Amino acid sequence: MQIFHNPVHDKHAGRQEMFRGKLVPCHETPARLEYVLDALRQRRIGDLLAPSAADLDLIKRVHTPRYVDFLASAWRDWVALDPANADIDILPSVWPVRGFRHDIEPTNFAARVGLFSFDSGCPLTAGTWEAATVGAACAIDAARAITTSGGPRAAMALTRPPGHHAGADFFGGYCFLNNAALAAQALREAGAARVAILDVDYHHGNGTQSIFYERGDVLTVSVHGDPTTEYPFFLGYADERGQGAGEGANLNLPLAAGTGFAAWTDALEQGLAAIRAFKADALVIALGVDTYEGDPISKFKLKSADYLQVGRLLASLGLPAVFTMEGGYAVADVGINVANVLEGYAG
Ligand code: OKP
Ligand code: ZN
Repeated sequence: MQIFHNPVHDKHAGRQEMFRGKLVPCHETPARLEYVLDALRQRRIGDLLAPSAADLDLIKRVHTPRYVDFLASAWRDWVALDPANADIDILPSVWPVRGFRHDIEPTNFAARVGLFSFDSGCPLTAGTWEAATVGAACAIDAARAITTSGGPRAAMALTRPPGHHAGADFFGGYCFLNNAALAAQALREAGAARVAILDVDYHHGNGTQSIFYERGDVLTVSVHGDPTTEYPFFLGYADERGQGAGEGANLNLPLAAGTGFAAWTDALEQGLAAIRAFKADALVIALGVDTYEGDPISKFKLKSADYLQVGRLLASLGLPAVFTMEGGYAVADVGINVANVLEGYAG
């Protein structure tokens, strides 16, 4: 397996996120990725590679150009408001909900941040754009690697910030650019006619779902905590099946908080069956390990050893695959759990 890792991931380091009216330390920290790198090096899993330059044109075929331009200039615009902002992260505070206009872009900075985001738990920092674009490059390179003749059968984008909550024109849930969607788009453009994205993060991949909701060429499947009680709350229900050309090409498998490995595996098997029925040519796995029993913000009960079996189940599809790195916040165990998935996958 080729593993494209983001050497500048730590330039994205949010200080605080809003939680119950207070600013608290961010769960999504640089240390998470360092634990994964350490585990992979120690266990000699995969070949670690640095990515090439990001393909901005491809990024703008998944995300809207005005959102990409906003992300690229947000920090400059923020510091231009007040030089003292250089020591403060950007957090959104106002959003255009039902009844507001979405066809205009106010010049006010706070209004623009709100237009392009959906929660206040996702700080945008000085290095967010750089870290996110190099991460996107990892995802695109991983997709191109597995579609190159003589290339590996599987590759990983080992990066943060994660991506699956980011939509075509919004950030949120610690995510800015949707690495799984970028990998899927790169696979399509490299000749895979039908691509499946399987999201096993604890949280519903709302951004990925929304990007492909009206497309029939990319199947999106997500196994996640029931949004009735779990983030992101407003998407991820079983009755969301896709629309227009995408009708039938979205599958949500929500599970109650407290779900253990046996019931989780049953849901995963349903997802795998849907991918087989779709006749996908290539697979993207949005790999979050916040399904772990020790995760501080999630409520499934998977154990570290279970991730070996997760890897075996994913491999049973027999498809060329790209893994992207999503959540997992039991920081010291994220490395073991990700390495177990990859080891199980390699067989
Ligand atoms: C990102 B990914 C907890 C707040 C949770 C958002 C969670 C985003 C998860 N105090 N805020 O899917 O792992
Ligand atoms: Zn998650």
